[in-house]
Amino acid sequence: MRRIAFHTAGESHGRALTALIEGIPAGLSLEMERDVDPELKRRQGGYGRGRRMQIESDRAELLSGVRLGETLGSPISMVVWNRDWDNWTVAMAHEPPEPGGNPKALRPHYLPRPGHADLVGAFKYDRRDVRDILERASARETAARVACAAVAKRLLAEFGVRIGSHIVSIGSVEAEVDELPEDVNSEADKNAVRCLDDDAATRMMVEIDEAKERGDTLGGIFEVVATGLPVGLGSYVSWDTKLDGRLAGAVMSIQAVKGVEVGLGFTGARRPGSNVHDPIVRAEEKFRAGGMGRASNRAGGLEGGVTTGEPVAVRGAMKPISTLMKPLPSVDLRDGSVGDAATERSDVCAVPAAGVVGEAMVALVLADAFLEKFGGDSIGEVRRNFDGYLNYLAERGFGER
Ligand code: EPS
Repeated sequence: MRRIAFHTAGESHGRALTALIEGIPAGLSLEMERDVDPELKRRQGGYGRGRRMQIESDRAELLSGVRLGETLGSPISMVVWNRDWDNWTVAMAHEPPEPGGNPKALRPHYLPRPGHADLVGAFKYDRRDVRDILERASARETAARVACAAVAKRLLAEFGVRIGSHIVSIGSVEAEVDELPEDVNSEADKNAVRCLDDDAATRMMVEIDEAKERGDTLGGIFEVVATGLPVGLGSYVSWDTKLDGRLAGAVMSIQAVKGVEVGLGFTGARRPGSNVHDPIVRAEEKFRAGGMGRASNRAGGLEGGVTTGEPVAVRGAMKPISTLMKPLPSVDLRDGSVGDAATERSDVCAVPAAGVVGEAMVALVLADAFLEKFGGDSIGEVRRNFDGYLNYLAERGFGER
């Protein structure tokens, strides 16, 4: 990232998660209850979540970077308290354990779960107790990403850019969606799997119930869609300026995501070019795209790593969660004996939440690319730069502002 930097800290059952975002211009209206907490709540939901989500009720507490409801241009830091911490003060204490205490109270794990960071992390960081790994590898961390991204979303919304997501598949159930609604989130958030096809949503929930009964878990695919972007964010000039690459890296960084597609993605590789590329047409109303439109959007809003002005569409494929209640074989790190992998309370399916996290990562990358092109120290300055560009597009293109 060039214009925005963000960091998260915190363990899943530690005291809190902290989130810090830098690079947001001054003068952006920002309120935790209005802008950040609803996003945290959306991430917590979804059919297939475990009991942990009944304990937590995530809210962001602002620590810095905002005064009287507006950003100052300084780093914005927030804390999301873990309510579950009260149950983990011994196992997750910062102080060394009391001599002679019950070692079980420290809730150690020695049988790494296949698919989790447990084993690789234990070797890499030279830890014997896998809890030292899993606490940070946990997807609980994404709450802090979503808090940072809510700020990025607020910035983008100021300029008419909106980001939503919906669930394309869970397990073997695929949604059939012909046309996306104008406001993807308000439709997708209507059911507990965030799926735009009601019939598929019901079948997804049945499949989640069946997986739970078997002690198994399920993955799936989410799609993030960003609308209102002007033509020209990102660049083809160097490998690391390409916006598709930046988006793919960001979405792939989400826990358990194993594949990313832009637009048609892998499907496009199996079709002839005439059935992949989007014909260019005149579209006066698309003034953010210079009055040019596309007859289809199979490119997912990006050509040459640059936004076309059509919606940006990115899909993420999430593997099934690696904590299985009917565990796979593993090896005890203490003595090399064979056993079942550790089990602990977890989710059966977190794909609906992953869609919200996908929105977050896309928002952070797009806000970064937006400020790269229109950046300024204040919202007013960004607006002047943005308006100047739209005027330029109107003058040289075929659209009407
Ligand atoms: C997670 C395991 C579960 C999930 C957790 C991610 O938590 P616990 O071990 O406390 O039951 O609920 O997700 C969250 C807490 C969250 O906020 O998303 C894991 O191992 O990754």
